[in-house]
Amino acid sequence: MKEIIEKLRQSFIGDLAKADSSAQVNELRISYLGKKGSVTDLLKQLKDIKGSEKKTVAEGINALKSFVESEIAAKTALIAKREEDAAIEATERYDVTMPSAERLGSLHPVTIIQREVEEIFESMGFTIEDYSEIVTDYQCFESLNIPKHHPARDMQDTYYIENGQLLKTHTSAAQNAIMRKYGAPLRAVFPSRCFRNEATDASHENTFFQMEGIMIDENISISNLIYFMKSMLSEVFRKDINVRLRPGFFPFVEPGFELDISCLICGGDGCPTCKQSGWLELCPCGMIHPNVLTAGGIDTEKYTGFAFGLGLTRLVMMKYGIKDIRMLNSGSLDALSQFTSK
Ligand code: FA5
Repeated sequence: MKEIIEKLRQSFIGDLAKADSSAQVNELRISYLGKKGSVTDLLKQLKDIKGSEKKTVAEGINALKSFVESEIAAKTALIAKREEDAAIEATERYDVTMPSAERLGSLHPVTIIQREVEEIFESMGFTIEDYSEIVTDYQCFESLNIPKHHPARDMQDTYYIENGQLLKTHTSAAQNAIMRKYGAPLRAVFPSRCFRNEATDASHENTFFQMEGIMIDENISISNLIYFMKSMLSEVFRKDINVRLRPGFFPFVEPGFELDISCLICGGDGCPTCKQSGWLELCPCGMIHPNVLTAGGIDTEKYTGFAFGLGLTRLVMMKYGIKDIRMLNSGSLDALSQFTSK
């Protein structure tokens, strides 16, 4: 019996060496370990062996069975790995470190202009602040002198979250937190994405960018406001553009102004972008209302300040001659890549 066991072992080793796929290994498993397999067959013959020899033979057959089982498991794993590697090899492979033969990615036009404007304000001593896009009702409205049910809220409907927070409608929503963080004197700009529930057209999007600016110090007046607005616009456009300042109502400034620029798409003649008016609202501004300063923890006996809300996305349209604001959120690489030489 000992010789039979050894012979079966050798024949298994030979058969296993020839098996080259998981299907062949499985066939081998059945032919050795299955119900009618050769090892199972040997085990069945045990009952015919009598006396002390039975124990030795049983040990020999069980050792063979364990050997066959472990060799089949090892070969199955080996073949599975080889088959997986071959499948990966056969499919498309990417080398993420390889330089692209296609065109490279580039910055979005809004990012390019945002960085340019940030640099201009930095050179004038302003810091750049970042603030959350999700804010509380207090930050977006109440702290800005817009109590509940104030009609000014109608112009800034937005998307509300179940917990009462909302997607900010304007960058002014960060004013209170920034005043509280730094106190006075203070010079800061804070760009951000803003959201409004509104019908879109050539110059209105539901998601757009603004850049807020505030300057608070002793003796800040409208002259300072006008000086900074003029400096910013001449730096951004680097050419003479027609600007007009007219009274504007915002509960968080007093007095408040609308700063419009002559539409650079039509040269002021009137087009769909400027709604045929020849002017585009770009950067409302004004002297910060004392209630807003007080809410921000600023001493109104000592300090005054101005604030502005630059329509960054509209500025990008004017800089690049983009007729329809919706193109900027379109995700169309063909359209956007025209403006992204940097
Ligand atoms: C405001 O949002 C005020 N927070 C601005 C402000 C700040 C006034 C500080 C005074 C002091 P307004 O809703 O007008 O105001 O928006 C400001 C600018 O953002 C607009 O002039 C325009 O350039 C841009 N803007 C507003 N709504 C949209 C929109 N739906 N799509 C694109 N740009 C918009």
